[in-house]
Amino acid sequence: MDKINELKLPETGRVIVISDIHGEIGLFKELLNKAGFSGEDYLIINGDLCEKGGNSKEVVRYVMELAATNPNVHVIEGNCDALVEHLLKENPQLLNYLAAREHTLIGEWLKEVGFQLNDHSTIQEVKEVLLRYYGKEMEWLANLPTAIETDRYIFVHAGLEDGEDWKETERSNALAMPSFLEKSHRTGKFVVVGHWPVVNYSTDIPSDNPIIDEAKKIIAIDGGNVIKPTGQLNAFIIQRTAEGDSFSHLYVDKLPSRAVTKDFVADSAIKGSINYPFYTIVPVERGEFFTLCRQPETGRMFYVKNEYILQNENGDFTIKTDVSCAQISVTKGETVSVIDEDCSGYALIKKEGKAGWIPGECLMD
Ligand SMILES: [Mn+2]
Repeated sequence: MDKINELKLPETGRVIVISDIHGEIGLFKELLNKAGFSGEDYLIINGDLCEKGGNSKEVVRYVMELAATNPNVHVIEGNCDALVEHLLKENPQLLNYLAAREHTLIGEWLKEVGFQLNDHSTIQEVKEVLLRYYGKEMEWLANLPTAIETDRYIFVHAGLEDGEDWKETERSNALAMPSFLEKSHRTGKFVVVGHWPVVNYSTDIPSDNPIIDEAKKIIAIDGGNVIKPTGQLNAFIIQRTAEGDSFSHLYVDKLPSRAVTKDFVADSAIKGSINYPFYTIVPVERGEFFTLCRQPETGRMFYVKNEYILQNENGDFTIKTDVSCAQISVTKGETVSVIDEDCSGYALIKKEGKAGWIPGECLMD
């Protein structure tokens, strides 16, 4: 990769890292507010400002303005932000992408200027129109660095190759390699990434909270905002002091909150989750609310909520969407987020970033 920026962080103070905003301007502003973000903080936007969520153009406009007016705000590119390059290079396949996706930055821009795509539209024409109105934004996106290196951290959207010199990493891999936490690197620094929703790494109780792997020196922070039904937008916070750095996080999501009306103690043996890409399941024993299922690709067994099990035309079983198979303990009076309360007997909730099932009566008045 060519575009690497070096950044000198002060010895003391706060660094806030946010990745994968994906067009969620409301959540992003709410998160900055929740973190009490001020001009004294460093803010690193770790890629994927746009696509998938509803207001990509506003996220790009807002982050551009933040970066222009605050010298402590730094932005790197994600695979979704790099799409604008396909437009600049007049890649005709971009037209198929635009036709297939409901929410795209380029689609929002075209709509804003009243340009209707049709079967005869050419990529040159689209580029010409958008350069006229959004030339500044396109140039800014195309010039974002791929990585930022500091004293103890490297910020990059998806990951680094495990080579002698990390700077030799192919840009396409830095932007889009899958599941970096299952890989390794030799930089000697903490590598902070987004891109791969951390819930995909879950084993026991599925969680959207950032994962810090001290041994591998990888910090994965993508809360699955927009992409996952339980998703959240995380702010990973590095507090720097003379004694060293400490880590914490905050998150926001769009789930409704509710007060728990009855205690429930989870059975710790009922755990796990079904996540991308292992959606195939084999039912073993059907119960009234949950079915014990085997996941053939991993050999693991899970209790899957019956409403989440689908059978396709070949007779094979799969699941409706990523889902927790864990139970979670709750205490009367505490506030939780509700993910799904339309199933029989049990409700799916999120507490402190973790998702699990509780009896439905625990949410009844
Ligand atoms: Mn990404």
